[in-house]
Amino acid sequence: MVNIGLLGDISAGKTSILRLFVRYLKVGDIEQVKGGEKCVTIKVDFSGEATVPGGDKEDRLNQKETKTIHPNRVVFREVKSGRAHTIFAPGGDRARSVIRMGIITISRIATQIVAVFSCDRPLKTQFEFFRDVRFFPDNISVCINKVDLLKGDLKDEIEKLEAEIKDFFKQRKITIVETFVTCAEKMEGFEDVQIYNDRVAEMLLKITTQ
Ligand SMILES: Nc1nc2c(ncn2[C@@H]2O[C@H](COP(=O)(O)OP(=O)(O)OP(=O)(O)O)[C@@H](O)[C@H]2O)c(=O)[nH]1
Ligand SMILES: [Mg+2]
Repeated sequence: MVNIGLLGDISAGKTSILRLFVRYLKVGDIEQVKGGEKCVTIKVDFSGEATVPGGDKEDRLNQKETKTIHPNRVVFREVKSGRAHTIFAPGGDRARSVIRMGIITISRIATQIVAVFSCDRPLKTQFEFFRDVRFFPDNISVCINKVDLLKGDLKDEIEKLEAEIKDFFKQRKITIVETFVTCAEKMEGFEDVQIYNDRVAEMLLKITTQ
């Protein structure tokens, strides 16, 4: 049994990642991805998701429709081995104490942590989120999400982001085991959307089953 925690600053895409994974589980696409295998969903809980009222047009982060108050949770089972795993995605708005509690709880019970970053915002502000998390394993995975929003040469830009993230965690004596580059939404007009959608499923499966 692996407990995975998806942690990251507000709107990095943690809930979207989990929702997309559930879709892969439901329609059986999970068997088609790299390293895929048959899995069944046991429990899906997105009840901690709240509608964002109105949304301040001046603030890009608040234009989204929902935010996570209580951690989202998905339990699934690998059919072949019979092993069950849980993925938790707490909210990122740590200024709210109830959300902050979710982050603290999940960071303590998770055996595997995925640090989720968004490509569309400076890393510096996103690092602030992780400075606040006190309980952290020595080895983590990193997810660079919203790759569809990256401008310029993809390979170059990813390398730069990876180096910066590695450096940040190194200062905290945390090693990055693997970095995954993902797109958690079905973005029309993004040529490689399928590849990077699949990465979401591949990432979570690899971390739980390896
Ligand atoms: N373009 C693009 N948008 C994305 C991607 N993933 C998520 N989003 C959008 O980003 C916004 C925030 O996504 P969420 O999944 O709610 O982010 P979150 O990290 O769960 O947010 P909190 O729980 O409130 O911290 C939503 O409008 C998503 O549709 C992606 O890969 N590409
Ligand atoms: Mg969320």
